[in-house]
Amino acid sequence: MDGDGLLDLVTPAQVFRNTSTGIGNIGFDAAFDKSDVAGYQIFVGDVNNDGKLDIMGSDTDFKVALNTSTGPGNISFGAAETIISNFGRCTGARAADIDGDGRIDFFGSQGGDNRGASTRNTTVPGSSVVSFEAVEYWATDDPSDDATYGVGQFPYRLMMADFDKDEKIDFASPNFMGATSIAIWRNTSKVGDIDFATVKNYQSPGSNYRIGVGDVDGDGFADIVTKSSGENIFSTYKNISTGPGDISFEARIDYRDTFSNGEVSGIVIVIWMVIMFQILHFQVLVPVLYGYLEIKTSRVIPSCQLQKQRTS
Ligand SMILES: [Ca+2]
Ligand SMILES: [Ca+2]
Ligand SMILES: [Ca+2]
Ligand SMILES: [Ca+2]
Repeated sequence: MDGDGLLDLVTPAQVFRNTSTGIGNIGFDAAFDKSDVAGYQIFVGDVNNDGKLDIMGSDTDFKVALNTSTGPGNISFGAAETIISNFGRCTGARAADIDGDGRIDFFGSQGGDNRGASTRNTTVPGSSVVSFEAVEYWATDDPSDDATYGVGQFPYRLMMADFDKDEKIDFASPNFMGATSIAIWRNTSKVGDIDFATVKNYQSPGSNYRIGVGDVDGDGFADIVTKSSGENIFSTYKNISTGPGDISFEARIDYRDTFSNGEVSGIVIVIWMVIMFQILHFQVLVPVLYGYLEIKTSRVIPSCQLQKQRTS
C-alpha cells in the first residue's frame, strides 16, 4: 500500500502496515480505521493507474477509496466516494481488467439478488476523479437446465481465474441456496464492452459457500475447490476446458473432512513441495488427483497471488 515492498493487510474495517524486518520477524503497525468503503466484502486494485492500490466494494452503493499514501511508511486513503448508487450488496468481490483496456474493473457476486454485477472503469489514468460505467447484471443460474437441476440461488464468495486460457479473466461463485451449484461466468468482453456468456452451473453439495481456485493437478488450467457449510464436505472440480471459448469441469469429487465443526473462512490453493490446500480448522491428509492435499490453517488469497506463488 505504501510502496515499501512489503505486503500490507487490508480488511473491510482496518488497514495494517507491514513492518516486518526480515526473515523470521513479522510485524504490523497498529491498525487504522478504514471502514467506510464496505463493511463486508472489499477488494483492492489500482483504479486510477497511479501505481497505488485503491480499495473498492459495495454494501449497497459501489464505493472507492483512493490510496493517497506518500511513500514508504506512510499509508493513507481518501474518504470513500460513492461511484454507483444502488449497485447492490456484494457477498463476494473481485477486481480485474475484465475488458482488457488496461483499467481495473469491478465484479461482485450478489447473494440476495441472485446475480453477478459488473462495472467498467472509465477513470482517466493518473486522475483523482474516479468514474465507472453503469452496472450490468449477470444471472447466476443457467435457465436451460432448470427442468433437470432446478434453480441455483444466492451466489456467495467470488473467485476469478482465466479458466479457458483465452487471456480474459473469468469468475466463479457457489450458489448457496436452491439447487446449489457453482456458477461460472465466462468472459466474452471486447475492449470497451464487458460481456459474459450465459452462466454455466455445476451441481454442488447443499449450502456450498466457500470457493478457491488454482491449478491443483499442474496441467496449467485453474481448478475449483469448494466447501459446504451444511454438509461436512469439500469438493474438487477438475478443469477440463479444451481451450479458448470452452470452459468445462469434470463431475466433482467430494471429500468428507474429519473435523466435525467449524467455520471455514476461505480456501487457498498453493503449490509447495506437495499440493496443499489450506482450510481453517482442518488438518487431514487425503490423496487427490496426484500427490497429496494437506489441509491446514486458513488464509484468503486472491487468485492472482495464487498464480504468482505457482510460478515463482
Ligand atoms: Ca491508485
Ligand atoms: Ca477494464
Ligand atoms: Ca477466460
Ligand atoms: Ca488443473
